[in-house]
Amino acid sequence: MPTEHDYLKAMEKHTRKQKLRKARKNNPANLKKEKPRQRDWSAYSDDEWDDGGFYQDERVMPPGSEELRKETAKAAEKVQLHEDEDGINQLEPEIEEEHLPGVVIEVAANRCKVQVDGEMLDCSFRRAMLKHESAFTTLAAVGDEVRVSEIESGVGVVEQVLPRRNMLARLHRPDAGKTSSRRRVIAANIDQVLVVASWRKPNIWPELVDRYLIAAARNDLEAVICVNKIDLVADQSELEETIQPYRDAGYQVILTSAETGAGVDTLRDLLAGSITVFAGLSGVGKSSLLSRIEPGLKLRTLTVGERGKNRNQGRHTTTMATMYPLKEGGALIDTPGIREFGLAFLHQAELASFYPEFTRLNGGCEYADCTHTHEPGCRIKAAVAQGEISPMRYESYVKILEGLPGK
Ligand SMILES: Nc1nc2c(ncn2[C@@H]2O[C@H](COP(=O)(O)OP(=O)(O)OP(=O)(O)O)[C@@H](O)[C@H]2O)c(=O)[nH]1
Ligand SMILES: [Mg+2]
Ligand SMILES: [Zn+2]
Repeated sequence: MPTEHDYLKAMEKHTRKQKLRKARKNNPANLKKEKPRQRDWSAYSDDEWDDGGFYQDERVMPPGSEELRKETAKAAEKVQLHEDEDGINQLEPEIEEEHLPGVVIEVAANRCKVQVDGEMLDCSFRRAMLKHESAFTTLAAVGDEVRVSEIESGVGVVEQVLPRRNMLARLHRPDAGKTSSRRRVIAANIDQVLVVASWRKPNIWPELVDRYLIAAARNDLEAVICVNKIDLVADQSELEETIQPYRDAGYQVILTSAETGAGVDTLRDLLAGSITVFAGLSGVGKSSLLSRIEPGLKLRTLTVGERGKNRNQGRHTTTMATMYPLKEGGALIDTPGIREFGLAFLHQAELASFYPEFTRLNGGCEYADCTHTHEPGCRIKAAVAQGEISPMRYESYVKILEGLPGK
């Protein structure tokens, strides 16, 4: 039960906040310009500034909240000082010494886990960030470099998200039928993508493998193909037939079994020192491979009841992207199986350029704008007929092409 003391404290907090707001409003530097609504969500703006991380309507103060209040007041003064000094509203707050550098390990709605110096902080976002428009569905993504302030042991506030070196993203689909131009960032600041498929259970699906390869290439990311569950291979020549086209196209293909451990050493070598995203359909064995590579990792998997109905009871289904730093350096990012992937805004005419074995024959078609489907004199179709290009790859090209917007 809140006591009168708690109530008075809360009132005091409220009054102080109002004073701070008023001071900021009356500051001539702030009166000069009407701030435009910024896409840059790292911006501070007058109305939107708030002491993020504070639970506003909470009367019983959580432990450490007094310190938090002081910190917040101090931070407010500091923002004001910056604006006083140069008279302009800074869109990007300076990186301040006391804000700790960290990496986002996991993201949930409006919260994230940040690794700071080997310690894990459960963070909220500076409230000003939450209100800004963004082309992305979340403020931060796994792999983002951030600056945080620790408000109490294990708890922090993300003050700033640093610009991304690269990212793997897909279009966000809020509900069936509705479209959105916002993108969901699966991971940021990565070195390579491991496209994981399973030989059986579920069967390898070349079209999806190709989609992942294209998505990686569009983001200038190296991609390596990993065919897992090779313990389930009954017909070795069928396996060879399936993977050879990828090798011919120039991709590295590794064969693994999380069950027997085959190929795991090769995989481990490939991953050491790099930041790798594991991408692939649900059930292909991404998480199983991860725990093979680094035994002792505590993988985040679906626990019974977490999703309301236990549709996936008994299976270790990954529900969110999570980063696992490796002992040898580098990190792995486990992702939930994603069907629809990264081909947003890709145009039909661009697709062929993501098939290396097609581009090698570039210019051989009769029509310069050949889509390699119905046109006469198509060099690509001829190559398929002659066995120069794999029918499997060509089929996936045609299927993907059908789903893309034209010119
Ligand atoms: N036979 C065989 N089964 C495997 C292998 N790797 C994983 N499995 C099994 O495949 C199932 C799915 O494995 P997970 O590691 O959970 O798959 P995932 O790709 O992480 O799936 P999501 O988290 O849903 O995206 C589990 O029952 C594993 O035991 C393998 O190499 N061989
Ligand atoms: Mg998983
Ligand atoms: Zn053609």
